[in-house]
Amino acid sequence: MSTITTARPSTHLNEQTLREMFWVMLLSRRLDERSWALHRQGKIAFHISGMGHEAAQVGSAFALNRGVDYTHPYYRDLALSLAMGLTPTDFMLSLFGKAGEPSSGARQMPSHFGSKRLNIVSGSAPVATQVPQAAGLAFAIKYKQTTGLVDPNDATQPRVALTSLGEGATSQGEWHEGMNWAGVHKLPFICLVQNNIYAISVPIESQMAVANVADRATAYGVTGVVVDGNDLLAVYDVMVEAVERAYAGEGATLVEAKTYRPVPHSSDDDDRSYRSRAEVEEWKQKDPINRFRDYLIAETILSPAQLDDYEHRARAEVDQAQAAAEATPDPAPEAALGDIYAPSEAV
Ligand SMILES: Cc1ncc(C[n+]2csc(CCOP(=O)(O)OP(=O)(O)O)c2C)c(N)n1
Ligand SMILES: [Mg+2]
Repeated sequence: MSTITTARPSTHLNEQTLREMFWVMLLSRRLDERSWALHRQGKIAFHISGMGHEAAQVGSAFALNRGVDYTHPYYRDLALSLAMGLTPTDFMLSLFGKAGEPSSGARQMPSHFGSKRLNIVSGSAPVATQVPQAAGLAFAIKYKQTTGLVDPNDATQPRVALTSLGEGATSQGEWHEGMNWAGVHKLPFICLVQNNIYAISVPIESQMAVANVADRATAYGVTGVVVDGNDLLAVYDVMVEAVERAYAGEGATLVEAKTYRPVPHSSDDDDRSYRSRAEVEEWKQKDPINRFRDYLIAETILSPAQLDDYEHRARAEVDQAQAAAEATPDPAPEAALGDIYAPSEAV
């Protein structure tokens, strides 16, 4: 296990960046809440939420070279994808399945985030399939650098691939294969496990016989770190170390962010059948956004008036995104036969 050895990188973040991190978390939460409401109003067919995971995701994203490094997210990564540059309208287009949706041209379920422009690679629905794919991306990054195709220090080139998944998905064979590959080839690769202690209704004790997912890192020859996933700056600190390790050619990192999902698994789940309300309430007290908000206010980095302004702006952005998506036409039926990233003639 690695620990932070140098001064915490987050102590160097300026106030504007701290506020920006808060803003992305808040925007993600408000967008997510609206998505649940739209589902209950019968306006959209499905929603799967990132609520509760925002600190793990935004802390990770801000440690990357955003828009340049690769991310290969999973369905909870709304806040991560927004931090990488996806817009609320992009997300709303996916919820409504409208034309111009950037991940898949509205073919995929919502929350299968993807953007060629932002180097966000869209995943498949079977969990953990993104892990060997992201390890392959990391292999390509290293191959290009070591064969002189790109300069390893060129900040305009991707230098790390980050993927994320839940703790339950680490039971899949793909996860082990991807981790092993990353270890063998000492790849510029980060695997972020967002451990919310449930895989739908299956609790972690039924999923694994070790205390931490990151305990397995040694077996793959990668660095393993456990972090409080509800502590934004703690996540940022371990991620900066992981990114620097990757950039320096020192290999892969498995970061396990311990967190919780305070809402059902998806719009089709009823979590009352497998966990107590008392447990959910206890975790809500540790909400990552409230925690960071209280910190910013206590440190006078954010004033109550600024907070109000952020809330108004977040609501306005969500309103605008929803209106834009609702006003957008459905894709033409024949568009389902076309390709996603490039027209057929160009392939
Ligand atoms: C291979 C495969 N099996 C089952 C499913 C159905 N499924 C979707 S999400 C999920 C739970 C995954 O739990 P975890 O990895 O802990 O992530 P979380 O949803 O808790 O963030 C399951 C079983 C799937 N998508 N793919
Ligand atoms: Mg889980």
